[in-house]
Amino acid sequence: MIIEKAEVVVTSPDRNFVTLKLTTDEGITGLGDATLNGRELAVVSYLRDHVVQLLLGRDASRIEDTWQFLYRSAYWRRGPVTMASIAAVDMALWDIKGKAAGMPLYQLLGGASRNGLLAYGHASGKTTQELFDSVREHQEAGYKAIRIQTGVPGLKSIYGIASNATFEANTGVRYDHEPAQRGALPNEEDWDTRSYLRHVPTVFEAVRNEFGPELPLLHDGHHRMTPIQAAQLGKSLEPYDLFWLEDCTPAENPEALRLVRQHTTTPLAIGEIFNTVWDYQQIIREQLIDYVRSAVTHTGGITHLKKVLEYASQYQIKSGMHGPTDISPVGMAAAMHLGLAIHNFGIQEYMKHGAKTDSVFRQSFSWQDGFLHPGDQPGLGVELDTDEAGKYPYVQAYLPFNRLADGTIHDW
Ligand code: GCO
Ligand code: MG
Repeated sequence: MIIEKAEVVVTSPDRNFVTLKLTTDEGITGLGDATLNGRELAVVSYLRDHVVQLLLGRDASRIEDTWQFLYRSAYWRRGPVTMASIAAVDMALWDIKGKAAGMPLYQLLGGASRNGLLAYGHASGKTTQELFDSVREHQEAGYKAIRIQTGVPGLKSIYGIASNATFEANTGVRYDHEPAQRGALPNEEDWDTRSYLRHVPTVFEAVRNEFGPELPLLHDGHHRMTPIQAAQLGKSLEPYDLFWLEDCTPAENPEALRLVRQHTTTPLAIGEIFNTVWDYQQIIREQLIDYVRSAVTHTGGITHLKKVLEYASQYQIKSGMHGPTDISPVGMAAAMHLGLAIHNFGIQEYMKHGAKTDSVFRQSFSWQDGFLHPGDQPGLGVELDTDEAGKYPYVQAYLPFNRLADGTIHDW
């Protein structure tokens, strides 16, 4: 099996996606997701200008060898652009291997360890009432675990709230999460940690009173707190029994989590902006986290994320793979196959893509009673309709950024 063609497809049905499509001399195709929200074209260039020519003529069956070749021969290692590019090649090669074997990918990874993947969705609201409506909508849609984000009194717009007024005005659709805004410049949001720390526990108390003790609840701090603030939040949320508190401190400083851990038993999740097993080495070894948040797309593909999760399994740390809308249906399929096969699966983040996205990417996963299953098509089970993809050219879009009341830039 020789790689004969490697194409990079950029399409923007509801949002931007970057997909690598490999074709072998036998005509088998494989897809890989290389979407890096807000910096998509950097990955396109990495693949088109530097990787495609290295792939042509290579043996498509040599997945580990190709991974090591791309990682080590670049000399400049790690980082989101490099690791998303390698991830796309890796996913596409696993897709090809599955198709060549006539098996869904999870079979090649050891077979199913469970019947389906528990998934969580994003409920949000500017007010508690709006939040309750959103939680109910998610329960009606089948979700058995729900992430809770709300507005904070005094702040205009904050991460994770479906107050995406432009999106709602343009489409008439309530969208619980699409932080990237189409346009030439990023949106500015505002932030105040003290107001946030005061407000969040009152929201969780209200949600527990309304929805009872059983419903697994999650929350994302999006890297905004100092270690001691994160410790305070974890402690104040203990009575509400969170499934996890995510990204409570900035991802660059793993040692911050030591201090958080000393003060709270609220479970911790981190890693959506990590790229390699080396980002996790210390926090896994010191058991500073409970869930690994990396997506297959941003962590060097199935080959590399599997190694991270195997290492985590030695410490009873589980998967909680990143699955916002900026992970394409190809990246989501890779996550589902991996999650079905590993022993230490925890939960999968899952948000529905828009109708246009579904018309570009033909998928075969199922969603039933709060559980996902990747389906039994050979390989990843996703096909790219290149004619449909061609209808939606790239549109510049940026993630927002934060300023404090005095104008200082803060973590978004
Ligand atoms: C999550 C993440 C996302 C990111 C987004 C950036 O928990 O799903 O925090 O909301 O902000 O993926 O592109
Ligand atoms: Mg997050």
